[in-house]
Amino acid sequence: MAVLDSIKETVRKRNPHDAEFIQATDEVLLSLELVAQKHPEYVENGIFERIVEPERQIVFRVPWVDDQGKVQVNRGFRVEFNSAIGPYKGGLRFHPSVNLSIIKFLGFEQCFKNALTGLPIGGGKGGSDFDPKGKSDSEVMRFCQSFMTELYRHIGADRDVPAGDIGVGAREIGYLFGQYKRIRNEYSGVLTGKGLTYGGSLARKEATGYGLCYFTQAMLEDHGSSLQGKRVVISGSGNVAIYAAEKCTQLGATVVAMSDSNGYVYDENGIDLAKMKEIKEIRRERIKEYANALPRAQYHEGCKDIWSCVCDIALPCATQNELDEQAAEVLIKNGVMAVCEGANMPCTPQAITVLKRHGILYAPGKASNAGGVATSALEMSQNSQRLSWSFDEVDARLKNIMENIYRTCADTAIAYDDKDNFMLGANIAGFEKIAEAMLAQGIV
Ligand code: NDP
Ligand code: 2IT
Repeated sequence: MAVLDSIKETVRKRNPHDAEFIQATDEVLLSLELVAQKHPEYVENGIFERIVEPERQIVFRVPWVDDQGKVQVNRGFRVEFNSAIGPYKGGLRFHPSVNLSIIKFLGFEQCFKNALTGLPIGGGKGGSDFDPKGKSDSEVMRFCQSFMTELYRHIGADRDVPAGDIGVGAREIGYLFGQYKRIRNEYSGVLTGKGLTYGGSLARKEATGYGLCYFTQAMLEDHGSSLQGKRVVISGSGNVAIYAAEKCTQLGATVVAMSDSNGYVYDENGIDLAKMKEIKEIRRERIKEYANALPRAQYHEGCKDIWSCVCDIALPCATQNELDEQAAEVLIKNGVMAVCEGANMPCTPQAITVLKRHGILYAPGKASNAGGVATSALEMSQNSQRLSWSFDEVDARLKNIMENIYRTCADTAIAYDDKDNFMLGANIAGFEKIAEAMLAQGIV
């Protein structure tokens, strides 16, 4: 019996309804089997038992009043997962699908991702089942104010520092920050992804997408290739997808398709990013409007079929489990060479197995999308210094961090005799850093 099987069992018993959390912990624990054999001190000190149990889970009521004067109630979450290497750090997700399982899986992944950045940040995640879609700005503001009226007591610049994720962008962060400042009477770096006029970092908005491309480029170059001249398919059209598309294009690739939850657009000669930003960032409209505005583009209803577009590189940048086994098989049939995750856990375990079996380069999100949180940590540094660095300085640091993460994953995979298994490399390298810190700090 594998050493960590009993821990998988405990996770199942404690979290019987939490499919996403079980999926995320199963993957990591499988990768850590060899580590457990090599390091009996981790087993003796209960590191594995402790790392799958959040340090603290907060669930709260968020009441607010809509534009019709009707009382609405949502549920708020913050899971403070692990603080061994720094204050809890991770985004807030506002989406109707949010529940404790989703927040726990995201918080768990965040711990390893944050460790891989090499910066002093622990792992956490939060959010709500509130749906910002179709709400007025004042409804979003009232919701954010109510959410922060509970959350403020749990967070702080040296305690827990939230940021954005799905459904939480600059607008929401602004309202959350304003309410925190008002309640605490304190101007601090308690949130990242802030606007540039009140403590935000240049290049944070671009960081996850750009970082994904820096990682992808490092991986391709290590295998005698590059993004130059490649056809790329990117799912999603939110923060991560848009800036991944921008950097891919700058690096000489052609982004031929993007999506939202309703459907996808195909634009053979390359997505017009100015148009996409106008529709998605400014007008907050559906991606269908892109094809209405540009007759050369085709719109297809249903987002899943985006993976049937022929491409060299696939970048899933929307949500968890959006790329399944069937999609992986279609991508392979069409000649894909690499799948790099911008979203968290977008490939199902079966899809990953298929990709590995066919020797496709696969970059796991906890490594390849770490550029966002890494730049959040750079925002925290700037806030502490009360200084702002230039775009080029932040971007250069981001590129360096992503190249280091790639090298760490690749080298760790080689050290464990499984070259190019970047998932194994990411899980082990992230874990070892946290485990050493936990060991040093005793049973806490
Ligand atoms: P946004 O809210 O900006 O965009 C999300 C995009 O994904 C939208 O196009 C949305 O479509 C689509 N999407 C969301 N949920 C679903 C769903 N259930 N099915 C199909 N499409 C969906 O979020 P981000 O770009 O910030 O986040 C995207 C992914 O990247 C998430 O997995 C997030 O956890 C991850 N991530 C984000 C980071 C960041 O810095 N923002 C950092 C690292 C990872 P629609 O508008 O129709 O809902
Ligand atoms: O999943 C993620 O890494 C994020 N949503 C970004 C978190 C952050 O704190 O910047």
